[in-house]
Amino acid sequence: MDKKPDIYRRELVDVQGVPLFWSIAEEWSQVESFEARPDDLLISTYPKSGTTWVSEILDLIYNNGDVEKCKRDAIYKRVPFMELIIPGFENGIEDLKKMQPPRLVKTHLPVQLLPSSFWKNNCKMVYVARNAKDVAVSYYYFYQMAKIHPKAGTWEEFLDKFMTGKVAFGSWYDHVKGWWEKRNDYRIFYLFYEDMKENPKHEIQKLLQFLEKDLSEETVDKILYHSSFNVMKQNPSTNYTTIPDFDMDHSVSPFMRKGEKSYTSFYTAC
Ligand code: PPS
Repeated sequence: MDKKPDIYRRELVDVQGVPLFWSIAEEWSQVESFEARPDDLLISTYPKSGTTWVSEILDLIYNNGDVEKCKRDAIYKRVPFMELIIPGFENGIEDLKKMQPPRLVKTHLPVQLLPSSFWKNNCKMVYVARNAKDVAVSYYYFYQMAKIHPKAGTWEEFLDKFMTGKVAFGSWYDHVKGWWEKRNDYRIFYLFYEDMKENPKHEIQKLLQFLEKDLSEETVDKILYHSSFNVMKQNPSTNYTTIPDFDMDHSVSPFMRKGEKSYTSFYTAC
């Protein structure tokens, strides 16, 4: 199916002061009124912070390490991106309505824009933070390959937009801080990409504890292997290569780009 060219590279539109894709802003009432279920697990991140990685780990946990089951569909179908609405083409909310519980739900919304049903239902939430420098670099490449974004411009221009919060989903600083401040009032498990790189097994075990789930050491090792960067890079159900080129052009930059960290700890980057 051919997409209309005018859905791409359009300027962002502010929703309550946060720049979002024009199509999310247009359909904001659908997002705001999204009905979360008490057994939903929300995966919340600023873009390029390890969403896909933790989503794959959680789907593997939910399926007791059954790798074949986790290849049943692409990651963006197994873990729908709630607020991503592109009229006529994508609708995370509609995808979620069709899903059997328990659902894994992806969002990039800053804490103040999260639909209130998540708070009312006291849903469990996993937040992943990654240091600003690596996020900015990853986001710059992603802006160029994923055409729903406005033009990235030069690195200097993009970095200026990133630092002033004029990129999709707003300021990285406000995002990580906003979710951090909420973590003790709700069931939020706050994770760091850098800790996952340092000791992924330990972070998977902490996730299991948060989910009150027990898996054998053998299953945890299997999850560890199948969620490693090199394995996910080769897996069509996690590497986004099933998205058509006119949406995401992997010849510009692959989605699974480097998967590295330039700091030993997130804290040193702040
Ligand atoms: S998105 O589009 O916002 O949902 O992107 P997101 O998944 O949050 O972030 C993409 C970056 O995460 C890296 N990635 C991984 N790193 C380590 N291990 C694994 N398994 C893994 N999976 C994805 C991916 O490569 C992007 O980072 P960069 O630095 O661009 O490589």
